[in-house]
Amino acid sequence: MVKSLVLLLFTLLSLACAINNKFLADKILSADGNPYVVTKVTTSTYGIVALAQLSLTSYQAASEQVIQSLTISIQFDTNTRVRVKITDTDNERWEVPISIPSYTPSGQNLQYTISPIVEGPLSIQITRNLDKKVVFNLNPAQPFFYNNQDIGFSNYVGYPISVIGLGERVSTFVLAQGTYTLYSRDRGSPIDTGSTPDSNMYSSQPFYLAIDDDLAAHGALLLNSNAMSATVGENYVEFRTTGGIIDFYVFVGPEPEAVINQYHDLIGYPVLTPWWGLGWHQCRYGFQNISVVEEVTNDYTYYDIPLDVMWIDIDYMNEFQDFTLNPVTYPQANFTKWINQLHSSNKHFVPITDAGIGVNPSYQAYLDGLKQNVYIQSAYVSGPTQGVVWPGTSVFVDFFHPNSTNFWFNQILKFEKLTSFSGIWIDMNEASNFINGEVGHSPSIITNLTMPYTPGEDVNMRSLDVASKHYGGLLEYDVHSLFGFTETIATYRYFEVYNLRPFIITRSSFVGTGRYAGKWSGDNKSLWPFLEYSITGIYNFGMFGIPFSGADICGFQLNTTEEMCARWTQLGTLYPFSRNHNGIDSIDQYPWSFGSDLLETSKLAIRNKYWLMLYFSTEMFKVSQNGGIFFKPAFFEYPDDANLLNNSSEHFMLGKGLIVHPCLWEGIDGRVSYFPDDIWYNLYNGNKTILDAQNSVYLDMTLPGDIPIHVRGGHIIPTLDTSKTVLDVETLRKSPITLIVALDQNGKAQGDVVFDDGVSLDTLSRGHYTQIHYNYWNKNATTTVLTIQTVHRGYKMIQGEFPYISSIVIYGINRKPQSVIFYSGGTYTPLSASISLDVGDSVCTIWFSSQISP
Ligand code: MIG
Repeated sequence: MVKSLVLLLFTLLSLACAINNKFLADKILSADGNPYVVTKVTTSTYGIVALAQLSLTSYQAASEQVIQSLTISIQFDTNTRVRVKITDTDNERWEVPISIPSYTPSGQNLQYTISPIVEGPLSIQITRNLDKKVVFNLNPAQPFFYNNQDIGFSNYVGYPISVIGLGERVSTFVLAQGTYTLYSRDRGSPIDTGSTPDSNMYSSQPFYLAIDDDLAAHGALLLNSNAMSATVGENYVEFRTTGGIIDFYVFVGPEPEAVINQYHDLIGYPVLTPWWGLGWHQCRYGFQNISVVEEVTNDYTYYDIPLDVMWIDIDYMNEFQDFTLNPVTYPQANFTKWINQLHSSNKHFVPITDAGIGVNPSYQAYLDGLKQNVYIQSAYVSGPTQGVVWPGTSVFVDFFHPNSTNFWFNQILKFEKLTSFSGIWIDMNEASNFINGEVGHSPSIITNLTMPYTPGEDVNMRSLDVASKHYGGLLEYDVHSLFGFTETIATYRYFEVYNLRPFIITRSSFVGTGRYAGKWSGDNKSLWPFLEYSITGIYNFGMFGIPFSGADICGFQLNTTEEMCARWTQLGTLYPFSRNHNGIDSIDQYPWSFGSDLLETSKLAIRNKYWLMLYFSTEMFKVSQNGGIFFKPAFFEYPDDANLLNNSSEHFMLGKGLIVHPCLWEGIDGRVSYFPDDIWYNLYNGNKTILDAQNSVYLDMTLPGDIPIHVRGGHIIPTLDTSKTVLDVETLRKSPITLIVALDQNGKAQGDVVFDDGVSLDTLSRGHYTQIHYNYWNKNATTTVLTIQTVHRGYKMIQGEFPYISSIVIYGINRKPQSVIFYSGGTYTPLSASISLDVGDSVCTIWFSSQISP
């Protein structure tokens, strides 16, 4: 009797929840808060373990769905990171199988304090020592419940916070208060019928950064792969998940970038990107045949626009089957002719691969997978779960199956023989399904369980039936949002075997994806707001540890305009991943598709990226080496300037040295633009930026033209020579280097450059790179020195590579050097150099006739 009564309550209340966007427990437990009572506590240097029991007096739920006994383990992971893990004491539950990089648990110098856990109502409070602010608070008065398919808790810090993260969605950078769903879903950008701007998209990234009114920051990750929601309140973040466990990591900050570094220490640093991947990419959905692809490739040469990578979408496939070429539109002979030409001009090819494998008795890949038994299995019949995607009825590789890596490897290997690709684009891996659930069966919730809470839409919406079975007894219900992640790892294994840096671009991602791949933001639209969303998207994925990311430049769905495409190309060439991609129904948007304005702006913008290639590659290298964020809001560099947190997409930084003011608006040819308090020079001509009392200045943004980029005083930016025609990164590696030295108020500047072979995976682990530190400083009143110091020597340049420093351009100097002397190994050699000083601009250029090696 009691049992059924309680279940009835659940149903009614969860309905109420869905309507009010409120916690179920708010209703049941408002008077009682947390129904668990601590019965035992064990403390050690490295953490605390507590047992808690459901107190039946406060919670009259005798349902077997309610977990009776909890084990709470608080681990002092590092001195800035603490882990709160809450599990069922009596039964194993689903836990995300992610390998955390090893660390030594810290019992010392903890920058946080845990208030004593005592027997009685469950309460955990962690404060940051520095300012005594609460960073984690399981307050007994706040809702807490731990049911089989419905777990909820609130990190109630109790003071106002701005919350950032909780992906994937298209949104502003600071999230508005409200409830957000986290569940992998194939959903195009907002403005689709039935979706709101905050609807969950391809990835699940349950990490957030919280910034308080004093601009102090902390962060947190709920490591859980189930469909969940996160409610951002004024002074709390509540999570409600449909399974798994509470595995909550807290990062104490106190600066935003410190939080991000602490987070990356947990999830691992991103994989290196191949050099060519940092170049310019061209794609389109709707290359009807190989001749069109060839024409577009040739047009790049014709118009003298740098290009490194051509992509082909599902158009190349035979009946939309992965790893096949359409014999009519992409005949092998013509394809081979094209790819050979492409390779002979130093360019690369990246094809798409879809997640669904077509069910077709004459399709080899499908048959191989059947034989090796690698598909996700149906809950209803014996055999694979069938969904519907591009090839029609389709099955899906279960990447938890031990045979799956081998199966996938062999398919990719055969495909490489066929197409000589350099990288792989993995699409539709949410995994997407054109129907809800399984062919021939209405979607159901897993046998024996009723799902009391649904975050967002039905979990079966455009998904495989969540009752489907994976290897080892796993359920789609628990692992759905890991499909893209596990597929990414399997794809990575292919590159790993050849010691190649993977070039993998995935649509769906999870915590840790950056260790294997980059990501693009999926189907955006050719509408002006999407320029801004692309920036907040890249900020987010940088925080999530996937720095190699970008959005479809000029927009995917709908038709772009010349002006929008020009603005987007200016901006997009500064994304780490710069690809122009277009939808099948949209008009052409190549750099030459409109008038001369777009063509000219595109040439300038793409050449800019190649000009800055060493800066991009060096800074991205450092992120792979130490974690951190490259493409970031200026606020992260100037965390005391609250003005930068508002409108954070109007000014972004590339590393520490460059700030960009993109034009995100139509019909504008200049704008008053805000700068952080510092010394800034126009990157292109060295003009010092004179800011007004509001730290603003009018920036010209006339088209055709360059995007405003400014270099920060104190930084040295390595640049390459882009005057050659037919430019690609391979050719660029032969370029001499010009150092832009931007002086700070003391006349000093520093910078780095990293050289490596640009392709090997083991560059970092084997130390096969050379890192050089540049330091420009004043020795005395008459002598200024540029020290070129090799801090790590592990890469031997091949003949002609980055041969010498041909010139140094100094910004912010007003005295002309009389002579230049080269000092090395105890000897001084006067250098023949031509030196010019533009007094008005305070720019000095020194050209060397003799060659100075970098
Ligand atoms: O159902 O392959 O996001 O970039 O062009 C659409 C066709 C499938 C979605 C990807 C998009 C790609 C398109 N794909």
